[in-house]
Amino acid sequence: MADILSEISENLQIGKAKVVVELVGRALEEGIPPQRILDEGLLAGMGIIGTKFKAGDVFVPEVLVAARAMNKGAEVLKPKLAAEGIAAKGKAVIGTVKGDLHDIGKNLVKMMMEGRGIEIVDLGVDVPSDRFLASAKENDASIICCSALLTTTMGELKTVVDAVKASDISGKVKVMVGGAPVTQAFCDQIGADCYTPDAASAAEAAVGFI
Ligand code: B12
Repeated sequence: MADILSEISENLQIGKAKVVVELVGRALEEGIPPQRILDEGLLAGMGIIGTKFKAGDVFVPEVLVAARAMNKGAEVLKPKLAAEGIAAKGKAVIGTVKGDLHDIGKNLVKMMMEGRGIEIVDLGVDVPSDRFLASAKENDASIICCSALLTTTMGELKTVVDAVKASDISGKVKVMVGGAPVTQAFCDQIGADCYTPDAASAAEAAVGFI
């Protein structure tokens, strides 16, 4: 079992998206729990790439192909990751904040929330605060989820929170924030409604709000 998970991690690191998709499918057939495939296969590989990127051993192009393989592999897991329990009814708008192009975490949060029955409007990456606001209004969403992966874009989370507070949907929409550099302390500081460190707990919290 460990073999196929490390094979997934290794192929993800060299950006072999097709092989990753096949291996994830095979791992599921072998009965490996989807959460384990995500954590010990896909995210383990992405973690190694992150360390190498920081050390300057790999560069943006390599990280990009690895990220593509990660997203493709996660797509295969999507139907299986749906948590048991009663499906919540409700809508959330999700996106990565302005200036930020990281979408893996955002996609995982989206996937987990969809698995809990929440309808998601995905605005993609590099989303300015006014688009979050306009989309939440247009879609009558009860949650706005913002992801930020850079210390330089974390401030955008506050811009979204402030924009919501100053708008006519203040009090009607919850703002959830997350991403690797975000913390509970930062969430409290900017006055966001909720922070969670991972996608599963984000979905759990969203169900609570709805
Ligand atoms: C992949 C990656 C990239 C890819 C992104 C591809 C893609 N499609 O996403 C590319 C190559 C484009 C990239 C570019 C850059 N990157 Co980059 N990247 C990464 C890397 C290696 C992995 C990030 C990732 O996907 N992690 C896995 C996911 C699953 O984790 P996550 O996003 O944190 O999400 C989880 C939780 O945080 C949470 N969550 C996430 N979002 C939300 C939202 C809500 C509402 C909630 C509740 C929860 C939640 O749930 C998720 C699942 O559990 C990190 C290293 C790292 N260790 O994080 C660097 C990293 C984030 N990048 C970094 C940098 C510097 C850059 C660049 C500036 C590099 C450059 N010189 O060009 C550019 C910036 C581009 C831009 N404008 O955005 C730095 C940031 C440093 C800092 N202090 O800000 C990091 C930390 C690497 C490093 N150590 O130097 N990067």
